[in-house]
Amino acid sequence: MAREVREGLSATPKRLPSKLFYDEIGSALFEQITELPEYYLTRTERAIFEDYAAEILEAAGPSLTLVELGAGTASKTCILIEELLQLQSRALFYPIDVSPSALNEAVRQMALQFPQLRVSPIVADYTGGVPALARISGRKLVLYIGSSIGNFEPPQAVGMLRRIRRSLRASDALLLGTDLAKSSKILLPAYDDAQGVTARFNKNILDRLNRELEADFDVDAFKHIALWNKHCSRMEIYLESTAKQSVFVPAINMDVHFAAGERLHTENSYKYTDHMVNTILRESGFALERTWTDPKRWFGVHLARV
Ligand code: AVJ
Repeated sequence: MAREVREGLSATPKRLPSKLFYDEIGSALFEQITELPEYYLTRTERAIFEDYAAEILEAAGPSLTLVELGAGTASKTCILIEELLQLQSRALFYPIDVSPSALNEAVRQMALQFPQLRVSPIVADYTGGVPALARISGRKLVLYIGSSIGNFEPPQAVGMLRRIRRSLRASDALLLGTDLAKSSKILLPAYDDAQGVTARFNKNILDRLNRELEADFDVDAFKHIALWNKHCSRMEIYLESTAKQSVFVPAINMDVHFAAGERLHTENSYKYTDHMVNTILRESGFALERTWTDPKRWFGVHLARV
């Protein structure tokens, strides 16, 4: 973390990796975001699963073992699991996440809710591929949902999917959830909500540097900014310094200077077009088989074959 922070704060323009959002406080703030009226993503994807779970599982093939990348607390996955257990009497579920605490919570919840489900958590950073997947027998459906792929630059997304694909067999499939390109009238409020929860989520990255690297960021001297970059089809999130100021980060012995109005980039959230979905899947060795969307076509759930 110290190395990545040093690198990002030394760069021009300044940046911090968006994965730093997700400490305990940030993860709780993200949970709050998913319930905001403006943040349509989570509820739209959930509605797609509610409407099409049976179709999705049928298309993926009989007797499935579910794997979920970045499972977190796996709350939307329950909809698919419930449907799966209508189709087969028992099932295996392998949630993969870097956070053991999030996984424990998922395992506990699922075991209570679904006695016929065997849950085997895997603590791993899936971005480097998951060799353990190759040892799982039977037909796998790998879930990568929640538009998590949106935080990657498309070439990085391709690299990640390619590493996952290497551990899969011909009968296996991938279920990818992507937020779709749409009007900035919908996108901007989703990333700059009226209650300011997204602003707090964004600023928590500075609070975190204060807590963990003993930095002295004056968090109130930064403003949350959300922009739509149509050319790159992505939302861009920044923290803008409202004044000329200096910050010291003792853990990396670094002085950081901000000009008034200077922006620190904290996140990209890519909004996929059909063309982009096709391209990243093809380039990573998958073939897009079918897409399910909501009636407004705001979110896409894509089934791809190895
Ligand atoms: C967790 C990456 C899907 O990009 O919408 C929410 C994170 N950032 N509000 C997204 C996020 C600001 C979110 N993802």
